[in-house]
Amino acid sequence: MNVLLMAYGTPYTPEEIEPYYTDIRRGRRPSEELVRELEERYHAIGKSPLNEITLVQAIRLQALLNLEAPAYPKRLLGPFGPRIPQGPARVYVGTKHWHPSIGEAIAAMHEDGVRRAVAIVAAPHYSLRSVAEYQEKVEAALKSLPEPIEMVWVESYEAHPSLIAAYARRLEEAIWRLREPRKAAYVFTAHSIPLSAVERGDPYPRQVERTAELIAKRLALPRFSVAYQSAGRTPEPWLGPDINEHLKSLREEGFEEVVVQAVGFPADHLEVYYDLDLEAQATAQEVGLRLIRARSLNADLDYIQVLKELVEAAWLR
Ligand code: FEC
Repeated sequence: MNVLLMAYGTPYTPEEIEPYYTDIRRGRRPSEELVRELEERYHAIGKSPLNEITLVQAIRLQALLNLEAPAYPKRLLGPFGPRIPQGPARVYVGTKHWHPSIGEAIAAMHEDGVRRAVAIVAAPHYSLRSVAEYQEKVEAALKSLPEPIEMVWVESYEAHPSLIAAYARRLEEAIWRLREPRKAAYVFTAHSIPLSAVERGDPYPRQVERTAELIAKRLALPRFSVAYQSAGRTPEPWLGPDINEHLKSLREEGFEEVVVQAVGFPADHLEVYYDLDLEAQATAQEVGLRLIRARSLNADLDYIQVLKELVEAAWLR
């Protein structure tokens, strides 16, 4: 089994911020002011751990797929032995905006003689401004190959039961820290997208709401809402409500505690550490709300199990 695991990607050094940002803007160079502002955001968080987390997700997924492959019966191995399980499953990493790029991953797959693979993004919701753009990059890279590679896509997994269970587990941990859980507000967030995509029928907001509904149902939350974060620095309107405005309204409604869970991103990165832990936290403190963020899934084994279930089912299609 072959897997192409994709994620957003992040610059490794401050010098890489400008070309990375230019790639996000499809080759249009951002103004000096925008670059400086982004550099400041990275500086404020220290560093985004996204590339490291993506790599560990890939290593663990490959190990888990091989651990359970017929060549490695569980009864012989027991728990992991001293060696990382090797076997027929190979996981390749490609990032949308930095290195290793999706093109570099596909070139490596071709070099290794791969003819069929499952393609999956480490983000559960389909959007014209997310998964569709990964698909475009994959298509462009495949076109440059002398032999085809068949890609079986996992386009979204917003309601996958193991994903809902993994998110619910993290939310439950956050609830333990609340003074009065029945009186708290529960907010699920995802990255905002331009409203123009929603007007073109993007299923993204409906899928984000579905994830939120299922987690809330699983934990029998008294109430919940969805808000969007990290709207881009572009003049067009973006999908809301924005998390900061939403926090202010919650305080006006009388809430004193809020749990925020970012369900649009499995991993920690700039948009979690800056937009939630610094910016949204500052907004909450300013208006007198106690904000607890549920921790992310990152490369924890329960999320790797989600990826494993999804790629195994796709491989059999
Ligand atoms: O840690 C890191 O360095 C990377 C964090 C990061 C993730 C991420 C995920 C998503 N984005 C999505 C949509 C857009 C759209 C634009 C856009 C712009 C940026 C910029 C940075 C950035 N995004 Fe992002 N996004 C991350 C980081 N994103 C930096 C550029 C500065 C800014 O505008 O804030 C607008 C593009 C344009 O200008 O044309 C649209 C979506 C996701 C979730 C799915 C995924 O992870 O792929 C949707 C992580």
